[in-house]
Amino acid sequence: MGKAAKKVAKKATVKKSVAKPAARRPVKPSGRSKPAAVAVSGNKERFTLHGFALSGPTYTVALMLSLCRHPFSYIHVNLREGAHKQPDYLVKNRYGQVPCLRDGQIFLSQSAAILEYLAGKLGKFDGKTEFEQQRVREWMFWVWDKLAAPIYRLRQRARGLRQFGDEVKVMYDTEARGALAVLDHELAKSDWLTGRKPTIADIDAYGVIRYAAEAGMDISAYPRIAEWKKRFEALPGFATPEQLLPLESRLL
Ligand SMILES: N[C@@H](CCC(=O)N[C@@H](CS)C(=O)NCC(=O)O)C(=O)O
Repeated sequence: MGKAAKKVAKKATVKKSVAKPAARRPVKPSGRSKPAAVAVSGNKERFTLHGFALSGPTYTVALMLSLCRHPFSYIHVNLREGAHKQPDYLVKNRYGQVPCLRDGQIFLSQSAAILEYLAGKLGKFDGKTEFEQQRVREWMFWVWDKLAAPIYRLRQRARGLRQFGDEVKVMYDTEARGALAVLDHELAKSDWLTGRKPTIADIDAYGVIRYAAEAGMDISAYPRIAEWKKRFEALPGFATPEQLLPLESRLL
């Protein structure tokens, strides 16, 4: 092999061992092949989740890893002491929020984007077709826009973490009920949000519904959501926030 050819070969080998962010999920008209990174790495312990035990978005990411049967290290970020606004954390998550997921040399932010990344990397809980992937994505944008915003804010108020008056509370109550009605209506059509199998859209939505009672929402008033919640909790690998998120760091 000539000098130049050797250089190219060496470059290719090094590139292969580095964990890369998932390219937007490779789409095939009927199903996707397993992402290359899984085969290359094979390292089951490579993820480290930085989060806070009471954080819904942190739970969502931990839940995805648990449902994928993928062990992870956990770093407790002490939000009460402002650890998420310190320079050493801001280099990992520019928004100064939890969660943050480390995969090898890269740090990922925004729980819904992390779910998409993991679905691509681990080849699980994704839509099976291009169309289904698009539906999954629509749900995940909707969850954060319409469902998570009022429910998380009401929960924060109930826990004394956010202050706002009764008028604003009524507004969030109304928004939350509107979003729950949409969810309930859609779940009348199929067992899971996008069809016959659970996807990251269901995981994303569950991560909010889990905390609805704390926000003062009575899920039993939404029978399809209540049934879907039960189905979700029966999935292999399901675990509660208390089981997944310790109050201190836990390294593998
Ligand atoms: N959209 C973000 C929301 C993250 C978020 O709101 N995290 C909260 C804890 S649950 C946080 O870090 N709050 C502190 C802050 O925003 O300063 C995600 O899904 O990751």
